[in-house]
Amino acid sequence: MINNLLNKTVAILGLGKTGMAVARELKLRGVHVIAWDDKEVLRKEAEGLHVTIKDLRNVDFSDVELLVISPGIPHTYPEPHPVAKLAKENGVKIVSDVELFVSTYKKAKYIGITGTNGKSTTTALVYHVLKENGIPCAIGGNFGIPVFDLPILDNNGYYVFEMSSYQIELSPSIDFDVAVLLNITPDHLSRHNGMEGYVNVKKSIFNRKSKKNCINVVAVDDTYTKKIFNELQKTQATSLNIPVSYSKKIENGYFVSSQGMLIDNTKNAKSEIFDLSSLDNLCGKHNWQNISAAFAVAKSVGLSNTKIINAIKTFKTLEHRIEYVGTFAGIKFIDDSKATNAESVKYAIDSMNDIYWIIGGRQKEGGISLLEPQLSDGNIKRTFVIGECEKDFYNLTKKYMPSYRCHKLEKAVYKAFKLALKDLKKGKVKNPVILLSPATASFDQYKSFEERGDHFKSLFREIVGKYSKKLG
Ligand code: UMA
Ligand code: ADP
Repeated sequence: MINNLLNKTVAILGLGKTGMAVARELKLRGVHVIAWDDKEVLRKEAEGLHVTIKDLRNVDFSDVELLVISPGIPHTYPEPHPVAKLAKENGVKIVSDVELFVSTYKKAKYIGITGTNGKSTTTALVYHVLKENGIPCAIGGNFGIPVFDLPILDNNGYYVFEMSSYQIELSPSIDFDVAVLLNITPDHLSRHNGMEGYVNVKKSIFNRKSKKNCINVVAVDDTYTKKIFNELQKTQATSLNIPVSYSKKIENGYFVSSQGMLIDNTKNAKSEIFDLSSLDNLCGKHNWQNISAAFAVAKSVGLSNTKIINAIKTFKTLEHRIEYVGTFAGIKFIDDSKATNAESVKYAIDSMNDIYWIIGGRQKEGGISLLEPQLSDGNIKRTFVIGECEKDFYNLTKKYMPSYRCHKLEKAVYKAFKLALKDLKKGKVKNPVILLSPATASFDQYKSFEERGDHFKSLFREIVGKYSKKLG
């Protein structure tokens, strides 16, 4: 597509990671770029690329060929950004960087992975398995690497893209060779005008404009994904639709037994593959879902069971996702800062005992009400609440266990440590775990979930430094 844009004008809204990478590429390709970001520092950086900086709210869009909009900027709900409105009024197409990339580089194959939770882990796992087996590949998208920063692959290569709902919505023409849907629970609802809108966007990762005989992998563990899979069986009969599940036996797909055995139940196969409960780099049942989906993708690419499993064994846990930080004075510290919604926290709590749980930040729709079974099952010993939603979460959690309003992470970590130590000495708990699994966005106190997780890890190191003489 970029080839058709020579000497034409493309507008870029948002000059974060996405917009800046698009600007760089378009300038190299002789496209006239006008761009805007509300942040002055980013506008200055783009000027260094010889991009024309203009407030796009005041631009005549009749001269603009295309608007590339960053995924974080709303173009429909809750309110379209004024620039998106202007583009639409002038009949200018609005696209994502991913759409522009895929329509430009057509030789390689594309694997798109979405779901409410587990996207990054599954994307990284698929990439790792392909790479370890010598297949040329590149990883990007919502994973944190904008696609225009990736190398150009040939027709033997695979791009593995983590696709957020924002990116899917802005990429209506992408035909993924392999599309994966992991799960759907409420998230980003205001951006998609409610649950129905959110589900429809996730489902549209399977839409194809021209390619036929594609591969669709769906984890059929929740009612939304199950329904979508059943629809695909009817609407995409020529594609290979592969169901996977970590919660139940399924026919013609891959599933995980209650003990953790990955089973190939596809036609003509029917065999036990590997005991996933033995993997300490991907622990917890939620990871069984991610592994079974990644396994189905790797099989569809033509790899053998042994090659896939050997690669899975060498996968390194991603940072901030139930990441083991260390153990001090008999207390384990786990960083699950990426658990930004209640659903993802559920899995962390279900996979541990004796939890000293740090929660809070900027609350999402639904709060933590779906965690009531976890709150009452006794795994959580005490709760330490921080951030904007402190009052709400405190009022809910205190009904089930001792809960403390800590406001800041530092206070929460120290308090949790002291109380875990006390409980351990008194024999009230055996294997205490201080778990940061906040069920919220981080933006009230941090720039990102990464910064919040890094702070947690630095507090662990601080505690080790301060207390090692006394306790070590
Ligand atoms: N901006 C304006 N005016 C506005 C609103 C925003 O100028 O009214 C500017 C901001 O100042 C900012 C830019 O627009 O500079 C926003 O861009 P962006 O939020 O899309 O951020 P990028 O840096 O381009 O990062 C995006 C993804 N961010 C979002 O979707 C919010 C990154 O996903 C992704 O890794 C990156 O592209 C590369 O593809 C992050 C994310 O939080 C991890 N994703 C959400 C999630 O996982 O839940 C969807
Ligand atoms: P995403 O990129 O979709 O946000 P991640 O792989 O980064 O997913 O994981 C985010 C959070 O969700 C982490 O707390 C992680 O432990 C949890 N998680 C990972 N996989 C799943 C899954 N399949 N279902 C539910 N929660 C998951």
